[in-house]
Amino acid sequence: MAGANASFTSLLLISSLLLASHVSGLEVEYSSLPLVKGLSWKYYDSSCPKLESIIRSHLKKVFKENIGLAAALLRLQFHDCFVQGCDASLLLHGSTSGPTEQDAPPNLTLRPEGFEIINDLRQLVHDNCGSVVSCADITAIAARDSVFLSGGPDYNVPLGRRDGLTFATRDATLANLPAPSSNTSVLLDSLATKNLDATDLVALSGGHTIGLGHCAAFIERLYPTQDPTLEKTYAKDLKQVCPTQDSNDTTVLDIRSPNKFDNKYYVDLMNRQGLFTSDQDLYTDSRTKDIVTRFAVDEDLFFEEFVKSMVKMGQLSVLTGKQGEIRANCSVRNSDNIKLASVVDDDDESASEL
Ligand code: HEM
Ligand SMILES: *[C@@H]1O[C@H](CO)[C@@H](O)[C@H](O)[C@H]1NC(C)=O
Ligand SMILES: *[C@@H]1O[C@H](CO)[C@@H](O)[C@H](O)[C@H]1NC(C)=O
Ligand SMILES: *[C@@H]1O[C@H](CO)[C@@H](O)[C@H](O)[C@H]1NC(C)=O
Ligand SMILES: CC(=O)N[C@H]1CO[C@H](CO)[C@@H](O)[C@@H]1O
Repeated sequence: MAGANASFTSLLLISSLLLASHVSGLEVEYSSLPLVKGLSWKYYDSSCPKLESIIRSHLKKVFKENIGLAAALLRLQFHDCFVQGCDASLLLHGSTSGPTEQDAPPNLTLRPEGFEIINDLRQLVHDNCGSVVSCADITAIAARDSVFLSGGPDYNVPLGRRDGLTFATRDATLANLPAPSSNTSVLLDSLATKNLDATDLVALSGGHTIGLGHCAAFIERLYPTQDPTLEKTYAKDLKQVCPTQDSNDTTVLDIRSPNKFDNKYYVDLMNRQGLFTSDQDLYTDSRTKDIVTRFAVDEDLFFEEFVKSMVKMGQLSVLTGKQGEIRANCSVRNSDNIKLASVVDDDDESASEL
């Protein structure tokens, strides 16, 4: 009897050890994730085998200096993909074609260093492999590495995106990026237009486990009347950061672990300490509340769903094959690139279709 009990106990011990090793490695069934035609998991394996190691080792150095830049790069991917698809149109700098996405209001708070890092990465990658890797793919890999190097899951990114030739208009940017004052209904409707569901919404919002927000994005929760869903002490702290209606300081999005990619954002929400209305309402609305709770108690589940949703988001309206181009400078289209015009006739000559 005692022996049976002991072996039962050790069985439990073994199975919990097995469970631990199972959950510490992310179990995402990549083969079951649908890929858009033209993208592949091995797109640059022969044309640029060092692509991912070049990006990761550079970002390791960058984040050692300033881990906040991981948040900047993660947000860049969201903004790129939500407006006109993941085509790096967001990166385009001043043109005669009209206002760029960078100048449209929701993007004014994107950190300029993020754009610089993408261009630095492009330079490093193109020096090693030639101009075969798109700025859109570099942005997607940089977002993944920002997640991983901040403590989040590592995951595979489908590759083969091409860079867009057209700027997204200011109206398109405003229409596609929901405001932080949005409630869950507005967010669900917005994401539904991109075939993203309630689980995607809650998982992707978990991106707010790192990074900063400006007072302007949540000030309406403090003045003139305080949002009653705000936990009292937290509201008091926020008022210290933003003492007046026109304050423009910043504060962290996740008070429990502001620089670590973990599931504490959901714990914040359950304690009514979400920064934006768009965050906090996920725990108020009955359609998303249970998902928040599940992610708050199970980080591995959050990581798994986050990866799935990022892979989905990363394939929104991508350009593939002969569409678009491989930009030689992420900030300018090749046709506007004076430096390039003098040395190349056709970017497709150097583009890899493998
Ligand atoms: C669901 C709708 C979303 C809304 C309304 C929203 C809104 C915002 C706002 C207002 C800011 C602060 C900007 C500032 O004041 O400086 C912000 C920051 C941020 N967002 Fe979102 N966001 C959303 C979804 C996402 C998604 C899907 C991701 C990525 C998966 C993401 C990642 C980030 C990150 C990392 C930051 C911090 C950026 C930094 O520190 O530079 N957000 N978001
Ligand atoms: C959500 O916001 C929209 C737009 O402001 C509003 O029309 C709607 O009534 C709100 N829904 C809920 C459930 O609060
Ligand atoms: C907003 O930021 C600018 C530039 O950093 C600063 O000069 C100004 O005083 C700030 N305004 C408020 C109300 O804090
Ligand atoms: C890329 O284009 C931008 C905008 O025209 C320019 O300022 C920058 O110097 C260019 N970078 C390189 C490496 O040519
Ligand atoms: C959605 C969003 O973040 N909008 C902000 C864009 O930038 C302007 C100016 O800084 C803010 O007023 C908006 O709230």
